[in-house]
Amino acid sequence: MVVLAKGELEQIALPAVHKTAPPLANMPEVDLAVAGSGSDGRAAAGRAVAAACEEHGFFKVTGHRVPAELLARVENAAAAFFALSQRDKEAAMSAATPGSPFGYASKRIGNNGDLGWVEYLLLGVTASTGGPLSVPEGVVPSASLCSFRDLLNEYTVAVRRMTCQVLELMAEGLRMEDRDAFTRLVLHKESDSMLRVNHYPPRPELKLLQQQHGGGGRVTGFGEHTDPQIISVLRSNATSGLEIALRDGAWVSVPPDQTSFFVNVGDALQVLTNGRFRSVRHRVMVNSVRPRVSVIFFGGPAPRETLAPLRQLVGEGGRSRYREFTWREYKASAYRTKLAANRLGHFETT
Ligand code: GA4
Repeated sequence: MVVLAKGELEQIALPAVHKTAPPLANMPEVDLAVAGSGSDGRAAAGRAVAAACEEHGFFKVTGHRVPAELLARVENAAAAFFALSQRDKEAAMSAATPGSPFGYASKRIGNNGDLGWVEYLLLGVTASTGGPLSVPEGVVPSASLCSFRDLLNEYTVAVRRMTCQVLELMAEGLRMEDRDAFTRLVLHKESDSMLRVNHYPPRPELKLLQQQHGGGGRVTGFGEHTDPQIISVLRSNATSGLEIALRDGAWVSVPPDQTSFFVNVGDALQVLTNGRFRSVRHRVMVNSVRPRVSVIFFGGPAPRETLAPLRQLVGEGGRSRYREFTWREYKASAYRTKLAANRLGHFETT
């Protein structure tokens, strides 16, 4: 259970001006089964992926072949973890390296005072191709949690494999000569990838809060932000809450679909594509009746990797919109910012 200190709810509650967001019309979608069914299907899927990344920086993935049974096991194990006592969950946290973001936490997001109605597990995963992943050992104190860790490893292997299919389609959709340019970054043995398991407990009193706020009061689970990495691949249970910002700044809600994945373009991919793909601003709102559980794989480059717009995407005589920087540099800068900040501004060329 998440317990709030006095005054914290006011910070998490959105001001009354935030109306309920309408659902995203015409959900961009790619069916990986079609993409895998021959060169025409593949080319069409590549084009659809690129169009979605340009317009929204966001799309749904179906036909992914990650077994439904694995998704269900992860969801149940996550629910069981978050049902543990606060002490047990915090014990899982204490094993994480002090000062690192990894482990269990509740309400506090990042290091700069952001709060959300959420508790979560944040785990680093290494990227040895196809092999076992290392969700940090100490993070799981008991035998039952060890099996949770093994399960998250199994999930990460499957989702990373699917992520690479999506990254290849992106490269195809961009007509890149080097189709592996993005996958190579995520499969690098030092790739800085992460897994996040979020639990947004319901707030039954939200209804009352809504009345008090004149119908518009809502509670933020995870405040608006863009993801720093190359790609984020999210799967949630059937509870709503995810919202994305469209190009014109309007917020729309994403109808949940527990059988599918949702892909976000991250800041690093916006840079690599010289701004052609859009790092999508998104947030999660709390449901009044049902808990939301989501699991997100963040595919990131190795700390030493140099990022800059790919030459082919800048074009002959074209202007590079971002200066070159290392992923280590970007992350250090990102962790000094508030969640809602425009983190790429600092790296734009003038
Ligand atoms: C957003 C995406 C991932 O969840 C995350 C987040 C990280 C954190 O929760 O510690 C950050 C946030 C995320 C963006 C800016 C910084 C870092 C909190 C924050 C204020 C794990 C990530 O990599 O960046």
